[in-house]
Amino acid sequence: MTVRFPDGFLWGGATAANQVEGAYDEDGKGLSVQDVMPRGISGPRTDAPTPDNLKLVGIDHYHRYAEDIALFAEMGFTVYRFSIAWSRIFPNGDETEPNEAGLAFYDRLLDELERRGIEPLVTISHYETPLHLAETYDGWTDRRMIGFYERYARTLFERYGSRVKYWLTFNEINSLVHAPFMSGGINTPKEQLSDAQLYQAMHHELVASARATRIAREVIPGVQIGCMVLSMPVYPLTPSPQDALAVMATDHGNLVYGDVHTRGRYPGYFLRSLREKGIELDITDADRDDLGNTVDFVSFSYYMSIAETGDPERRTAGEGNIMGGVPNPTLPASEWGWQIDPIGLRLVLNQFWDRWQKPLFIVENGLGAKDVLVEVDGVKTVVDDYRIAYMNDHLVQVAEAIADGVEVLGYTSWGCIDIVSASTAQLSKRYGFIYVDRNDDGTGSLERYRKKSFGWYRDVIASNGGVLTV
Ligand code: BGP
Repeated sequence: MTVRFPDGFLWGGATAANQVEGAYDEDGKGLSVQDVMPRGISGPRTDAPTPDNLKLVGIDHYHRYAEDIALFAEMGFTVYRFSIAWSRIFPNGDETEPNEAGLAFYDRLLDELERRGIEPLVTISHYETPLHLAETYDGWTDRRMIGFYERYARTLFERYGSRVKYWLTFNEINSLVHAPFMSGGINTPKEQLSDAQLYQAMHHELVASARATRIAREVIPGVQIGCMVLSMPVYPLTPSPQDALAVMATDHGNLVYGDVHTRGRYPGYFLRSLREKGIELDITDADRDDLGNTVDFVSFSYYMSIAETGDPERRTAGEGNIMGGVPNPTLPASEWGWQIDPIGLRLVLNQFWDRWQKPLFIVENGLGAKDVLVEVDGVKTVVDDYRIAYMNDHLVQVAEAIADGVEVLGYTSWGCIDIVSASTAQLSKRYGFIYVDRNDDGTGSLERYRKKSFGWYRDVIASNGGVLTV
């Protein structure tokens, strides 16, 4: 196969505010849930920010964004996905007036992108709910969150709408039920939450997402607004029908979010599961109307696939991106146990396209690995051939899917510059083309160095995928 990407295919990288910016209390920023999560998803939360929380400084992108964007431009990025920290704009989340200093920061960042000819792709909410909303309202379990989010989204659309065309409403919206504090600002510990509370929170986010979609269309002519889901293809552990059914059930748990975003209503299988659990959600007529505002495109993260089985005896728990799953004995895994499966990306692209018939955007993909900084010809770098192999193989599968007829808008690799990990809060789990000198103990100069993959990705972009090896 000759690798071919369409003209105008958007190439770039992605980050999230809480994982890069640092400056956690500067210019009027309020605290977010991340500021009290020093150990990532699984660790306990703290009462207040603690110095061991690497996100408080991040990679100091708040002060070094111009230098970082210059490096992205050197690689030829045509798109950069970043998120806006809600608590910079509304420090507590429930104010009526935004914080001007917070808004001004993203003006400066957008100026820099504009200067470099890089298209912004903005995530409105990426795992950084203002802490006050978590502590006062229990996050998205409370219907009032819809109004706070609406005000926040409208503020962003009005301020940046003339220069931001691509928007995403919630990062990995389907992670809410798996990581309620990080993803939904829900303060009540997960073990104490009922299914009814979690599904109600999910409903509130879906309504908020649809309302933001409506408002974006009112405020920004030509806007392209999408949802964002965590994708994880599921394989049956054996060919037994019971395993295939288990696959369907797990798939449904994830697909319901995209189904609602693209069809504007809840699918039958979801309503059945509510009925069988005896859950009656509070869904108003106005909510139903709101849900009718469906998205322009579907974006997603892809790191790995999982297996499933209907046999409780064979059900083992594997490592993975937020939701885990049964390990697949046919696949290798990363140093963090995430199973590597390039073909899964082609499968998921086809599945989403066949199901939703909406353009797709791969907004996260990459390999978290332990990199070693070395000196080659007197220049500090990382010889990350493993990362190049991972990305090459995944991009080849994107090209396969495009050849299958799937409409793909672009690709932003995750953590294009090293950042703090969402799941483990480590810096040693590196994804970038750019090495950042900062260690898990907080030491390091924060200097940036180009890895070997930096030049490789530059060539991939310059050739529109032509240099990929099949
Ligand atoms: C996704 C999140 C990101 C990100 C990525 C990699 O779930 O949207 O925020 O961090 O996964 O995960 P990790 O940082 O845990 O390796």
